[in-house]
Amino acid sequence: MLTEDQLHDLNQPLLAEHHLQFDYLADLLARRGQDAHQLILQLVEFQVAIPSWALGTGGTRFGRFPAGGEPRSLEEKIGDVGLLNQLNGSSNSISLHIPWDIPQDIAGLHQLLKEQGLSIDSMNSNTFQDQKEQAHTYKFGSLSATDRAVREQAIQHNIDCIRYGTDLGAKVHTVWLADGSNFPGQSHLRRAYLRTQESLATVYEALPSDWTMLIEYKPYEPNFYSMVIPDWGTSYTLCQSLGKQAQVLVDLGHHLPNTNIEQIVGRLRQLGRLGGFHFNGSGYGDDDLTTGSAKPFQLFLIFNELVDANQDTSLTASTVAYMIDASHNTKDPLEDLLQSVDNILGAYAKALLVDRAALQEAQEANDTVRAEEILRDAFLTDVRPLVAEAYRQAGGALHPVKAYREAGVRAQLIAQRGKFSLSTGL
Ligand code: AOS
Ligand code: ZN
Ligand code: ZN
Repeated sequence: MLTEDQLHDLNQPLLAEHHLQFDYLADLLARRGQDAHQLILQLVEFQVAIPSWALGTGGTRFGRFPAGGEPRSLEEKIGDVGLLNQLNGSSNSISLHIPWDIPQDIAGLHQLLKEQGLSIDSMNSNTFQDQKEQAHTYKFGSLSATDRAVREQAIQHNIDCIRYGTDLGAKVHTVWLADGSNFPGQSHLRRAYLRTQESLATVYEALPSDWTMLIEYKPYEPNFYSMVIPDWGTSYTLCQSLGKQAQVLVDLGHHLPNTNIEQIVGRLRQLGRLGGFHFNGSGYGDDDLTTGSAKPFQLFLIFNELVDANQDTSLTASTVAYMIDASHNTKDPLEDLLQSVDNILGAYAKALLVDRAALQEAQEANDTVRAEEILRDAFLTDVRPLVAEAYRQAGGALHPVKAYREAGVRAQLIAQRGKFSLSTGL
């Protein structure tokens, strides 16, 4: 943990320039009828959960190159998220993965979460790997398996996740299935869907009434001929059959190239089934890179749909769970997460700047150029001073990555935890 004095000292040399930039932007926005302080309040409020599995160095199936100093226990993972949240005030919850994060000392964890000002976001089941003590293999699927005993084991695992989450005050259970097939004919496509639906219904019955169940889709990988839940339509129909507490989860990397993700987001929001996001950056598929690194305009367009829907009084208000789901195999994971949150907040801020009345007018008049210009105006505004001010007002660092480096955090973590600490990064 950094001390308040440390954060103050890290911000001090940046303050003069920050004020200059912020005042300029606030004036500019005021001329356009936008209140910078109102925007900052919305940014401060916006929180993105950090998954426990993104804190260690990730890898590919070819190799892994650990950064060192990675968290070795759930407690250390909570410590890392606490540190991120100190720096940016925008990551006040952590998502857990079972069995990697089975909680042992519940009272101690509650105490630690309280000290760090954090809560548990979602519980995430794992039926994509076999564990040592497990009776049945998931080689041919889990909730969709042809073998009833396999399905029962997978159902029980999901129910266990909910139970662990209840102990820790979580309210969201996320299901991502690796189930599918690699070859034509291997699996009966319709029956696999029906078995999945039935299994999910049993898990759903165990869901406490104030919880949400998120169903994630993915078009390919680890199965390459068919995935049982490949697209938002499949997730959506499963949610419809389960009940109100089931919602679709959109992972940005889980679309085939060139998919219009913002349209999917708008559609789901309209249908009242948009439950959450897994943010990451993707060039080809499930790349799990830094959110907004290569496609910032796409990220902005997604936020544009969200902000538009939130301001639409004809739609019912909805709670959307925002989380990063990334694998950091090139960068220091904590720096990568800070960058991701920064890009997310920037995209959100830009979406808040869109002149919605003018956009609607241009759309109604079929003025294509004007409509696009309105989006471009917002997207091309440098909102970094707004985001920095939001960090500062939340008690964080004006420039979180800079502060992280200057405070020498990674070197300290390596000194405490070792150069080759084992981690569970994907
Ligand atoms: C896998 O591709 C999905 O993105 C999952 O959401 C996630 O990475 C996994 O469930 C981690 O446990
Ligand atoms: Zn995901
Ligand atoms: Zn993924």
